[in-house]
This record gives sequence, structure tokens and C-alpha cells, in this order.
Amino acid sequence: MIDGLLTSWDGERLVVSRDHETGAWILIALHSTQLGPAAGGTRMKPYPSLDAALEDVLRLSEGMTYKFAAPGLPFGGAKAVIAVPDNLNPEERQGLLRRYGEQIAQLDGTFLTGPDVGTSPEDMDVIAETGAPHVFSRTPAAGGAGDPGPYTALGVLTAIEVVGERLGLGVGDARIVVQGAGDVGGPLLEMLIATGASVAFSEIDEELNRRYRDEWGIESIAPDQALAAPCDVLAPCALGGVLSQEAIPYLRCRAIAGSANNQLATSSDGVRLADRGILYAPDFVTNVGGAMAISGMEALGWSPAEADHHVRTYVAATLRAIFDTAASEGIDTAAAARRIAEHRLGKGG
Ligand code: PPY
Repeated sequence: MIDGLLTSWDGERLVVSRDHETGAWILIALHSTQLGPAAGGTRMKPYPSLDAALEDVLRLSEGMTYKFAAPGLPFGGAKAVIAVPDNLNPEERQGLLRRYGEQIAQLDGTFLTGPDVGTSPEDMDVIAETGAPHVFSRTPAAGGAGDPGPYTALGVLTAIEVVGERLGLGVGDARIVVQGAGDVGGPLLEMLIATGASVAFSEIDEELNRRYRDEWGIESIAPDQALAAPCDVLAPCALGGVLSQEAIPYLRCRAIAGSANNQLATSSDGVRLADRGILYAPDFVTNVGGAMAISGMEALGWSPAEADHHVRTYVAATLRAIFDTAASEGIDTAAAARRIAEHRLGKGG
């Protein structure tokens, strides 16, 4: 398995280490440093196997190269996965994060990280104790720009507005189903409610269900019903791979715009969506808000207002261009998005 995974990955460098104190595997995949230091979040969760962790980090690192290249940001793509045992206690976790920070320091600025699934700005503060200055999204108290989630949500909201344009529908008149009410899905729900849209969500975490279902009064749907729920726009904001050959025939949405990375199980699923007449806002354009805003504020000197402006302008303009190209050239929208990034990377035609 490792052989096939590594040979089909066109990245630059993979650093694999074992944290003997906890039994965790630390995988840092530097996919590309062509446009700048390779940046990408740190995902921390248990995996069923080392192969599964490796597959995740390699695919996610490539996605980050595309994500930063398409808007012309001066960063390459990377990702880190810390595959942890199920029963890690908080103290062990802190120690692991500090040792991980030491590894980041050893990479000497070729790798910059931030939060991802399973890590928070508070975790970035701990990692930065040993890994500074190569750590984005520390808490404001520690001098960082904090949580990228609301900025990612702003980009997704913008994407929903743009797909709405194509459907001839204002967001306030749309029915939107959000899969996942976490770091991005949560703020997105709050923004959507403010537009007057008809909104429903699914979430497996009980605390988040209590917050959005019971306190906010938002309609909740069972997690296994979310993908097939009838709606105008489906927003996948949980994990990747949900738009698969198996799932696509059951979709009852008109468009898809969400924050999860790698939503398509394979690139043919982009064609499957187009064949079903479902308008897909490609993930790495739709979900760039967090990475764009945080790297812009921390590395390029943007103010929060400038970050909002850049996220909104880039997501809207790029999606309009992608939808136009896809329509005029008869290709699927994910292929049109890849073409923009590949152009920046000097690849392809
Ligand atoms: C992503 O956008 O998927 C990330 O990896 C998160 C991130 C957040 C802040 C800076 C760089 C990357």
C-alpha cells in the first residue's frame, strides 16, 4: 500500500516519525514549495491504520498546493497528520504537541502549520512553544489571528451566494442543508440564519446539536440523512470523500458548496455531478477563506477587514470564472478549478 500511495503522489518530501511516548505517528507531507514555504493545517485524530493516515496526509497536502496557488498566494502546499491512539489523555497530548513543534522547528521554515480537524488555536499556542515562528492561528492572547473557521465560513457563504445566482435564487429564499456544525459549519449556520434562509443541519457531536438545535432552534436532520435531503444547496462541512459514486445518485440538491477538504472521492465524481446537473463549487476554492485570511493577516500584513474583503472577492470572482469556463468548454467545474491552479503552477496547457 505505501508503495502505491507514495508513487502516485507527486509531492516533494514526506517526514514520518513515531512518537514513542504516546505511540502516535506524525506524518508531515510537503507537497510543493514551488510558490513559497509549504503551508497547511495539522489534523489530529485516530486512524484505522497507518495506511489510512498516510493516504489522508498525501491527498490533503496536494489540495493545499492547489488552494494556495489558485488565488496567487505566496505559499506552497503541505499537511500534517498526527495519528493518535484513541485514549490519549490531555497531558500526553500537550507533550506530543510540543515534540511535534520541535519537528516543525527542524524543518526550518519550509513548513508552516495551522489548525485543522482535531486541533485548535489553543493547540497552536502549545505547538508554538517549540515550533515558533512557523505556526499560524495562535490565539489572539498569544499574538495570533485566532480561529480560521469564521473566515472559512464567510467564503462558503460567498460561494452559496454565487451558486444561488446561477440557480436564480437569493440565499434568503434558498433551502440549505449543512453537514457538520463544527468549526466552519457552526459559524456558517449562524451567518445563514441571519440571511433568512431555510436551514437544516446534521451533526454527530451532542454538544453542538444542543447548541444549534436546542438553543438556536435550527432544524436538525439525522447524520445519515443529510446527503440525501432535498434542498437547493448542500454544504458538506464535515469530512472529505462524501461525494462518491455510491452517494451521488441519492443526492437531492441542486448545488453543492461546502468547506470539507477533498469532497470528491475521485476526480470522476466531478463529472458524475455535472452529469446529474448538480452545480459543484470546487472545495479548494470555496474553503480557502481560513487559510487565506490567516496567512494574509499573519504573513502579509492584512487587517481583519482586508481579510474579509479578499476572501469574499476571490471566492466570488473565481467561482464565476470557473462556472463560465466549465459551461463554455463542456468540462466539469472541478476540472475547471484545477486548471486555474495548474496554470499558476506552470503545469498543463
Ligand atoms: C486548510 O485550509 O485546510 C488549512 O490547512 C488550515 C490553515 C489555516 C491557517 C493557515 C494555514 C492553513
